[in-house]
Amino acid sequence: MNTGIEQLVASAKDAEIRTIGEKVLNRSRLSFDDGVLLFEKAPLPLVGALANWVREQMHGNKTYFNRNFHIEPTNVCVFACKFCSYSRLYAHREEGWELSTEQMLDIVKSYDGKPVTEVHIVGGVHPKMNLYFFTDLIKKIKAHRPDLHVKGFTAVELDYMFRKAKVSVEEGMKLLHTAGLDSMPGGGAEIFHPDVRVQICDDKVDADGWLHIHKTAHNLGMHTNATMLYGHIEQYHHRVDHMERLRQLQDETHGFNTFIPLKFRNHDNEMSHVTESTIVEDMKLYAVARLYMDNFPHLKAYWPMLGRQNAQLTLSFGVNDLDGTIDDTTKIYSMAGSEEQTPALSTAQLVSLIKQVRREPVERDTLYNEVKNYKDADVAELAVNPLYN
Ligand code: V47
Ligand code: SF4
Repeated sequence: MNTGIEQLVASAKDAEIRTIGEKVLNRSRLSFDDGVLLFEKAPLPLVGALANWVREQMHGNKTYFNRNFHIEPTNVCVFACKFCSYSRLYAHREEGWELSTEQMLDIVKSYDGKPVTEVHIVGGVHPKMNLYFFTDLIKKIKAHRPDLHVKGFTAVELDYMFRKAKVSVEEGMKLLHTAGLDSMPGGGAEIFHPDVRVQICDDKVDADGWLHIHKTAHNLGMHTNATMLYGHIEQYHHRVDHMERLRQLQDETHGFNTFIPLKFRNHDNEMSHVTESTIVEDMKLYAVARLYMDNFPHLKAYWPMLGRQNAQLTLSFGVNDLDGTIDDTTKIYSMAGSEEQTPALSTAQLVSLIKQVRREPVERDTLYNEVKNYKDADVAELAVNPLYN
């Protein structure tokens, strides 16, 4: 007797899509062409059901989040990515902000006594904020709160820091890791394919440089994430090329935790004329990513960018992680046109968001160790408990 998902695959009208569906059910790896075909031809209900099936095989109903906060050292940037609504060019640096070490430590101290597990540090690329500035900052954060996981710096920021300090990637990564940098976020990946990259972010680190920095971090025992900025001028084969390069590195190192597709938002940037992707295209992207990235343990939807309701929807299309409470000064997405003007959710709100769509909220640390399962938690009780607000 066939199960529902097998019947759904068997009933697919297109023979190629049926074959891909069977591969997924056998847990066989999808090829490059399979990835493109899914984008081109697969009906959303089928690709969504397959991705949900894979997600539930891997994680059941569990939906992870963490309790974190962001620090953005500066929005001044030497680069000029066309999609960026957030940075101020170095030439106009008086229009931007720059935080001092003391100001950043004050942000860390403002969380004293609060049960956050991670600080996420990411911002523009400012020539004065060099390798030694950040090494010193990380040491001071760790001296103040040794158990706080420091996840920081995109490969773009690191590439610039290392070149400016005239150190190799290996030397630079070792220095930061020894100072207390625990892991790296996935930003700066955008779209790796040079035909697209040259049009949207010509002047920053290229695909090989980005991958080399992550590989070096993995070789030092650090975990990292990977993003993909989608829904602008890229074509389906560029998306699959991007995922393929990440999948290959993951086969080698197993150092990536999470893949995070980032939906391009078109407000107030040099690509404002580009129409944003539809919700149907967004859900399909998440689903194909879950199917293609078979060696990535986690797929994350970043709720400040998608909006809360769409983030809930992704949980039926392969996603098993909603990032975190993010308590934040994060301006990247509100400036780029996301409807989330206040990117902070209390733990009670995040738990409620996940429970509303009948998934199991699990608080995790950065490395996906379970901190607390909220399956049986009473949201009304959490909402009045200061520890969860
Ligand atoms: O690399 C910039 C993106 C990224 C826009 O690793 C935009 O846990 C959409 O990488 N529309 C930085 N996206 C943020 C990032 C991130 C976020 C959350 C979690 C993690 C993680 C990483 O933001 C940039 C770029 O791809 N971005 N402008 C825009 N207009
Ligand atoms: Fe700078 Fe990052 Fe914005 Fe590019 S996306 S301009 S590297 S802050």
